[in-house]
Amino acid sequence: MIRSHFGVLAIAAMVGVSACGEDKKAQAPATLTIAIGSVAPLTGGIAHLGKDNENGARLAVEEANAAKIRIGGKETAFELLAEDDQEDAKVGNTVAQKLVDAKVAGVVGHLNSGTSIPASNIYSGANIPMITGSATNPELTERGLKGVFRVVGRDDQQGPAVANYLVANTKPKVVAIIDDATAYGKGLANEVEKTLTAAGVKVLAREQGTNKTVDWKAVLTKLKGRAPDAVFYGGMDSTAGPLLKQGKELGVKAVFSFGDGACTDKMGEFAGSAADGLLCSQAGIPPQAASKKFLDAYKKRFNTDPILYAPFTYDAANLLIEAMKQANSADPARYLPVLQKIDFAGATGRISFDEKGDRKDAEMTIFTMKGGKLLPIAIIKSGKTVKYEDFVAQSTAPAADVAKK
Ligand code: ABU
Repeated sequence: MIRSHFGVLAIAAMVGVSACGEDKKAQAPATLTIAIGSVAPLTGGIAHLGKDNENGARLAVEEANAAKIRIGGKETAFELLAEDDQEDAKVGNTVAQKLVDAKVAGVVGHLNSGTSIPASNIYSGANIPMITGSATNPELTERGLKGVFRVVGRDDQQGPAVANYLVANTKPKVVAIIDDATAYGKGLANEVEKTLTAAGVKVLAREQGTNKTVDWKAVLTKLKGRAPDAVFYGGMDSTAGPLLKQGKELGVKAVFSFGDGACTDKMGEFAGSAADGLLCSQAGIPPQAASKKFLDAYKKRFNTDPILYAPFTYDAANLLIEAMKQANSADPARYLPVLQKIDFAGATGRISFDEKGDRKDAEMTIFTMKGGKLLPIAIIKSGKTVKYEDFVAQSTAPAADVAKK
């Protein structure tokens, strides 16, 4: 827990009591403290992605505090309560309940689908809105739970997007698919398999590891004997990096292809120039295409660039804050109806939600890797694929000012 006394602060916030005490209340306006939760893995193999998610939400909260927003006639102090779910559903449920008990007004998170899906039952049951900036498994928003939102696309968009791009551009006859047995990795791999099969591509019997597997040599040796033209892996970058590195070391000649959890520069760090030619997808615009205002502020605050979904968790936190502002209340009963209907100009473009809580018209980006760096090559939006450079040239999205340079 980041603040051991946050429960007290949050409870104070909900009843609008300032730290000044009863006597001083008449002289000074009360401050309303509003707690917002942020949950991601902050330890373990994908802690770098968890910190990236947390940073995005933290920046939004700090900017809101600097703007001295007033809600319900009171100056407002937002407080970010950052929790570590360790990429584990059980821990995720525990920290979700902790945030509910602390009376947070809303939650940005969780990072993983495997933690977001079970935790969403807890938040929704407590009438606390949650917005994930990274969990892509469709099930999150398919169960009719009130107050559950996501600002990235879904894996039933991402799977077809990356698989169709792979088919159109590398024309594989045989593809091997591996997953990490998580809600995200397995779910995305299933979507890719469906799309490849429908396109007439032969898919080999599924191979599986876990979200901790770093030794893939037995799986890769087996696959090498079957000479697939491409290998798709559904999993995060901490396990995909070793898979790619070992695949290249063992002389697997296939094109490697990953989803968003492994579409990071970590691939270059793991595999060096052997990572070149990787084809991967992210379930939104690339981080470098976020607004210049966001990118500059992020760099200034954290002395680094966003890795993957920080622009989306920044938008998620700002959506909660904006809905509270418009409703003039941090009470979910009052601001949730505003959030459901919001039309918001975020760092990642315009955001509004469909009736399930999914982002309308979410983009998908396809990347390749060159010289150890990811390069966006195409954007898929509303079923249309455009070259990334054309997307940037035509875009009225906030990012165009950066990417055109
Ligand atoms: N979308 C990639 C990583 C997060 C998840 O959905 O599990």
